[in-house]
Amino acid sequence: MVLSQEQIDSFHLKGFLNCGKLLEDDEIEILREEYDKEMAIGDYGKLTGSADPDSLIVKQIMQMCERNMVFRKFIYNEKILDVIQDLMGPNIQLFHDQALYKSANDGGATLWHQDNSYWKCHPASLISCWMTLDDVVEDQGAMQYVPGSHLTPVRHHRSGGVLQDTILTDEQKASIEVVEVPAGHCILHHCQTLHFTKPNITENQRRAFAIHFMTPGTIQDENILSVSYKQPMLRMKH
Ligand SMILES: O=C(O)CCC(=O)C(=O)O
Repeated sequence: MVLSQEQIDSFHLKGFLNCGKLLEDDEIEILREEYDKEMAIGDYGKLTGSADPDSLIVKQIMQMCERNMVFRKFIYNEKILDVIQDLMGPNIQLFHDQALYKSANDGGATLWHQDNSYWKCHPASLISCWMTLDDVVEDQGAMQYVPGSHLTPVRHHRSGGVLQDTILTDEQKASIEVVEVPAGHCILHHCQTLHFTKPNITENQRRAFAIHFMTPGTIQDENILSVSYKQPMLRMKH
């Protein structure tokens, strides 16, 4: 076990956990280079909180592991899988990964949401590992969470293809935790934890990357697709 019992208890209580720096400096450098190369290709998706075509966006590349060998290897990172194993057990499969890029001064917000409202996965036990390749402060798009919200029902947040903001209660607003982290730190969150990031109003870019893990046998609702066989198995107990 690499996580302490206190860290495990905290994850189950709050629905998220800052694991500290899991990436080595040379690893961060290599990932930055590859991330920049992929973003420079320009075929990223655009996440927005508004139907307004001029609204600020988060640049998103889904499945970096299917287009880049460095990221392909990285999803098997032992340190990350070790912390995931402590929370999820020894059988770990990829659900998907994504790069979420907020350019300096113009990256948009990621509105309040619970991941499983889009994913509709059963069992709802997926865990994400979110990390940045840059030091990140609140005004640059650091992750914000509502502690304990992973124990509340999942709401629907998308309308007409556009991400909708979740209206938080006053109690939830008062409990928000902002997790500012240096480059290479990893934050885990449960697929039902409410989270949000502000637009980037700083001079510094925010290169974030998330790996979403599931247990084998996870299926998606509404006959979207069974994800059980097509995604790589990242770790398995023999
Ligand atoms: O990077 C962001 O701004 C949001 C990331 C997110 O929503 C996620 O990883 O689930």
